[in-house]
Amino acid sequence: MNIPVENDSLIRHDWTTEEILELLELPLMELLYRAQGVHRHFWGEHKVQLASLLSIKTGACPEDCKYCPQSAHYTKKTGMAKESLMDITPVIEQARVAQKAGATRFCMGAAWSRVRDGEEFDRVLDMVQGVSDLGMEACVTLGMLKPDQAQRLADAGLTSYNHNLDTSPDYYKEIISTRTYDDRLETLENARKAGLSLCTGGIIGMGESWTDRAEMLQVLSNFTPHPESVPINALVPVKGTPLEDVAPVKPLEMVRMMAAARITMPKARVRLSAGRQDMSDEAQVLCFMAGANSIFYGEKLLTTENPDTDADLALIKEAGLMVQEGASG
Ligand code: SAM
Ligand code: DTB
Ligand code: SF4
Repeated sequence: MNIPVENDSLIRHDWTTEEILELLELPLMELLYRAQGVHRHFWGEHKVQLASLLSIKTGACPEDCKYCPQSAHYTKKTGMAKESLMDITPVIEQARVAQKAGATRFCMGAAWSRVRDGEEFDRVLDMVQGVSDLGMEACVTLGMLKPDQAQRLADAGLTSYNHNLDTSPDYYKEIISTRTYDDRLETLENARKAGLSLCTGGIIGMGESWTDRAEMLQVLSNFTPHPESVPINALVPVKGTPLEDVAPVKPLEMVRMMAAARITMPKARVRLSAGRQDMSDEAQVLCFMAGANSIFYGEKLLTTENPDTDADLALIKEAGLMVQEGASG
């Protein structure tokens, strides 16, 4: 197959920031053409994975991530309610509902800084087991994780651990002060060593530069193997968070990020994540064209709004895309 990239058979782990920045700054038609070539070569058809999200423990998080409505540091201004960890039964019920609506992956998020051993973690393990028993891919995001905890999650049937790098190593300190980039890398390493797939990506629209965006993709694409799943979020500005007034991301910036993620990590599921609520159908189609092949599906992300499922299915149909059925590896 004649595809418009050099060394097309090679999956590289040595991308430099400069190379990725060059990609991000290509004329858009050229960038889309290259990303399409890579996508077609590695994925063939355009199937979109539908992943549903549920916040199993909301609010009162001790970390100070400036984008996050769930941080306890901003509760006075956000007014975010503090909720305790959900029971197992309603979580599995939600997973069933999501599955019935067409989702094949179920992601559970907890506003924790780290996993602590005890009854609550045991409960999460049961949730993972229950979701996995439904035949869905199970993913959780619970904060920092120790090696033995990663192993217990893997043993319970977890497919993937989500832990985002969020931004570049340099810009990170502008956004979070309560834990380091290295802490994040260590958690990802612990998850990988337990045999879990990695779901890790970041957010654009937090005031970072294009170089920061390229640096984040550089770190991700230098993982060996690449993360199986790369969520790219556009900041959802939430009132009361320090980033509430940052200028919104232009949809074409998301398109460029999808394309660069696709080219640098050809086999990863590139997930068009938070921020779709403010994107037109046309912008989302461009993201799919650029290689995005997964979305968060369901009317809620963790605490903020997401498009209706009917609208998403209609868009997928109109664009002639297919829905990924069953676990996708
Ligand atoms: N507490 C865990 C942690 O941070 O590791 C898991 C939950 S946390 C909400 C998961 C991810 O959601 C964050 O790493 C961030 O990338 C994303 N996120 C949170 N708030 C967001 C927002 N307002 N806009 C876009 N993405 C956001
Ligand atoms: C990811 O990268 N994005 C999701 C999921 N992983 C956990 C979370 C988005 C959260 C958006 C803000 C909210 O709904 O609270
Ligand atoms: Fe806590 Fe996660 Fe929100 Fe950071 S992103 S404040 S760790 S819930």
